[in-house]
Formats: sequence, C-alpha cells, structure tokens
Amino acid sequence: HHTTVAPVQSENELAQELMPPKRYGVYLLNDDFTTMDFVMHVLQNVFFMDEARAFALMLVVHEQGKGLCGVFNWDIATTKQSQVMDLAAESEYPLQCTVEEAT
Ligand code: NFA
Repeated sequence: HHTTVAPVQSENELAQELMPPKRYGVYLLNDDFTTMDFVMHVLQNVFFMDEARAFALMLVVHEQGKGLCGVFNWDIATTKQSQVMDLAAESEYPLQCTVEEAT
C-alpha cells in the first residue's frame, strides 16, 4: 500500500503559513459626473452590499471624497478594482477605485 510522505517545506512556505497575509482596502473616490445611482449599482453588484449600506457608503464618498468598500487579499482587491473600473468605463463615467495596503 501507499504511504503519504510529508513534503519538505521551504523557509518561505513555512513563513507564509506563520505570517498573516497582507490585507488591502478598496476605496471609491468622489467625482462630479458619476451618478449616485451608478455608485449604488457598483456597491451592490461588486461589493454585494444591501441597498441601505450601499446608500450610506455612497453618501460618505460623495461628502468626504473617499470611502472604504472592503478589505481583501491582493488578488480579490485588485479584481474588485478592475470590475469597478470596467463598469465605469463601459458607462463612460470617470469613477476611480483605488487599492491600498490596510493599516
Ligand atoms: N458626486 C457625484 C454626484 O453628485 C456622486 C458620486 C458619489 C460620485 C460617490 C462618485 C462617488 N453625482
């Protein structure tokens, strides 16, 4: 019969299991042209917010210039950023979405 042999882990593999992965905040930025309805659509469809949360965050962005949509690993954060920017470009809105390392 077969026995499973534990693979030797490299120093980096061990470090990755011991160190928490970096986290990244995804932000929306205000502008004068993107409609409030479009921002709501983005927050509900990309960040899976219910209508009340989407409305509250849309207003934060509108009034304060910037708002945190969520915190994710690098791959998910940059995928969400691309989804937002692709939707905005399709609708010819200048909406900006940024990713920054969480503090
Ligand atoms: N400031 C935009 C307007 O008044 C609305 C908006 C909110 C845009 C949040 C971008 C982000 N139409």
